[in-house]
Amino acid sequence: MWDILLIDCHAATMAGDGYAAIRDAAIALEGGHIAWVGPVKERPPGEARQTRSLNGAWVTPGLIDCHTHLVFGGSRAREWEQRAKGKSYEDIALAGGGILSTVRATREESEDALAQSASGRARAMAAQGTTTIEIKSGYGLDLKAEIKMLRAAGRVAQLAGVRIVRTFLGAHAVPPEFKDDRKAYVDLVCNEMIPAIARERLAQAVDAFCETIAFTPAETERVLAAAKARGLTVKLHAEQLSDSAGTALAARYDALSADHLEHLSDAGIAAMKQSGTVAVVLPCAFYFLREERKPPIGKLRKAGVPIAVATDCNPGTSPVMSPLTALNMACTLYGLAPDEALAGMTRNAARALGLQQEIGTLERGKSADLAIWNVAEPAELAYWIGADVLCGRYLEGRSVHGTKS
Ligand code: DI6
Ligand code: FE
Repeated sequence: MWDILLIDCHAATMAGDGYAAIRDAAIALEGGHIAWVGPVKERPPGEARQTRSLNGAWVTPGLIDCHTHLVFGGSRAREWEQRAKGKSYEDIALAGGGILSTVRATREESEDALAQSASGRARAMAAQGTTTIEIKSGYGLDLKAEIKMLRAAGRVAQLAGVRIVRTFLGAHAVPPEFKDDRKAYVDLVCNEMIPAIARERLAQAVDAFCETIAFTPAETERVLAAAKARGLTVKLHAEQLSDSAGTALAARYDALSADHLEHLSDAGIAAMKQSGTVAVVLPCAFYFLREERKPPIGKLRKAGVPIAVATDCNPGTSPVMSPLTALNMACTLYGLAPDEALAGMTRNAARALGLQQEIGTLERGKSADLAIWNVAEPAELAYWIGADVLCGRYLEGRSVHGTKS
C-alpha cells in the first residue's frame, strides 16, 4: 500500500539525457521515498491511501541550491546604494564596508535572530520549488560566531520546511583582529575551528575562498588538508576574479565541487574531469558584480564535467533568493540550455553536495523531494522571471507547500 499516488501529471525525472521526461506519468510515494515512477499506463497494480490528481502539472525533483551564504546579519543595501551614487568599492572598504561589515553585523546578532532572518530567505526559495539548501558559515570568523552561524543554519530546516546541508567557510576572509598575522588565523581555522566543527558535526564539508583578495593557494591547501584529516569533504570558491589554480588544488583533495570558475583554465578543467569534481556556476553573482568574463561552459560541457547552478545568495555579491532567476541567468548569461540549467539545480547539484544517492532525480528509492509546477513545458522554469508557477512541494514524502512558521 503506497502512501500517496500522484496522477494526471508529467515528470521531468532528470535521470538521463535532457529532462528524461515522462508524459502522462504517475508517481507513487511510500515511507518518504519514491516507490514507483513511470508512464501511467505501465503502473503496477497497487493502492494508495491518498491519490492526488495534478491536473496536467509537471513534476520535477525539488530544486537544490548547492551554494548559498544564507545566514548573515544585516544587509549591504546602503553600501550598494552608495556605489550606485558613485562611491568606489575601495572608499567603502576603507570606511569599514564590504564583507567585514557583514562580519560585524553577524557577530552582533543572536543565533535566534540569524535563524529567523535566514528562514525568511529560505521560505522565499521554497516558494520557488527549492527543497534543499546548502548554507555556508564564514561571516563569524571566530569559533564562537562560526558555531552560532552553523547552529542557526541547522534551525532553518524546521523553520522553513527544507533540507539543509551545512558547510564551514572559516577561510572566507581574514578577520580584522588578525589582519597583521594571517598565518595565525589560518592556524586557528586548521587547528581549532575545523576539529571543533567536525567533533560537533556542525558541517559536512569545508570550503575556502582561494583568491588574491582572500586566501593564497598555500593557505587554502592547509585548510583543505585539515578538513580531510578530520573526515570532512571539501569544496572551493575558485577562479572567481583571477586564475589562482585553486581548482586543480581542490581536485587533488577530491573536492565535491569547485565554484564560480569565471577564470578557469584548461588545466583546471582536466583536473576536475579526473577527480569527478562538479563545476558550480553562480550567474547571479556575475550579474550583480557586472562581471564580463564568463566560465568556460563550452569546454566544461565538452569535457563532460557536470555543471551545477546555484544562487550564491549573500548580501555582498548576490542578494538573490530566487532559484528560477538563477536558472534564467544560467541560460541568458552563460548559455546553458534550459534542460542543462535544470539538471544544474537537481541532479548535478545533488552531486555537488555528495547526495546523489538520496536526491536530485525522480527515481525509485530516492527521497520523495518533489516540486510541482503549473507549466505546460519544463523549459518555462528557466523562461519566466518572477512568475508564480509552483503549485506543490514535497519533502521526504510530506506535502510542505506554503509551510509557514
Ligand atoms: N565570493 C563571493 O562572491 C562572496 N563570497 C565569496 O567567497 C562575497 C561575499 C560577500 O561579499 O559578503
Ligand atoms: Fe559564495
